[in-house]
Amino acid sequence: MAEANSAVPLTVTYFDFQAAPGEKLRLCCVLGNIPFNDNRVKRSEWADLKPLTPQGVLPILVEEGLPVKCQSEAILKYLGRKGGLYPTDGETYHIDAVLDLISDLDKAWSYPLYMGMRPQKFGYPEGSHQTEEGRQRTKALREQFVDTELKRFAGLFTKQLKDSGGMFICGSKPTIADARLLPTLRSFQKGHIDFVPVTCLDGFPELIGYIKYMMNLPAVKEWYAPPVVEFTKEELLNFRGVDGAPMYICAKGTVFDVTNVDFYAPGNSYNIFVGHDGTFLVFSDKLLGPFSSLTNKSLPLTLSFP
Ligand SMILES: N[C@@H](CCC(=O)N[C@@H](CS)C(=O)NCC(=O)O)C(=O)O
Repeated sequence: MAEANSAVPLTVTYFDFQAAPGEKLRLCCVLGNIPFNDNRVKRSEWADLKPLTPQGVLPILVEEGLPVKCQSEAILKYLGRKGGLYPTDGETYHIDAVLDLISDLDKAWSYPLYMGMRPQKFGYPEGSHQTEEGRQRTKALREQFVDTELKRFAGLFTKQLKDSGGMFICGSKPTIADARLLPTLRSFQKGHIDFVPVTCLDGFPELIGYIKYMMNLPAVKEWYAPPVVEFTKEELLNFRGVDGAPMYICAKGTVFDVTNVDFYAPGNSYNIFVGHDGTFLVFSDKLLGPFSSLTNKSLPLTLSFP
């Protein structure tokens, strides 16, 4: 677990991934400008922590002098009030209705999701999702979900966006409904779930536009910006593809990952620059191409020379 900053009174504790139950709370703090400790629990730490949590699940919210809070939807509203993303008095119907719609989507997705993770929940033998028959069962359920339910909900969210009267899901200002919706939509789009293609929302341009708009908000962009890692010249030498290590090359202060770029592969002439500062190559017309073409594959790593 990360060391908490004691000057920050609030700690959101969740696993080290972006699933909506925890990520919506982090995003709520980000959108509401609420300082928080982002405490990420490793799977190996969970068994010890679990009995110490109020209900044996994460996320939890820890605040100095207050009982630990659990249940992510309740915490979302609690944080939302602190961050101006959920009215303290006045109408909450529209926001609550969107939250309920997202919960309906979660319910519809639960069966296809867990069939591929914990088939024992549905009367199938434990581990059977890894057999060929189990994989086919998961595939059929998830493909059907993408073709039917996901489209139905995407249509409803599109309508909600059109009715919203603003760029956000509930108007012209961000609310907790945006903190809740963004990680939910992105989880389907990431391509990390078997049988759910990255194109699954492509038929809904307004939703794609919404995701891009949200991701481009300065605070959100900064939140998802990959961490900057600094290298010394000596450390860079460790990244030459030896013993399964990735291949990095530095140009003009940025380290690029060239692991899958043929131009730098072992046996190719520019492999000798891997693990080194190749800045001078950038100034050679002949070699400019490969670096320009790497832009999208670059890692946000900054090389610093001590
Ligand atoms: N209704 C709860 C559900 C929390 C929940 O199921 N958390 C999962 C992770 S998303 C968990 O802690 N699983 C670990 C376990 O059950 O041991 C909430 O929204 O906070």
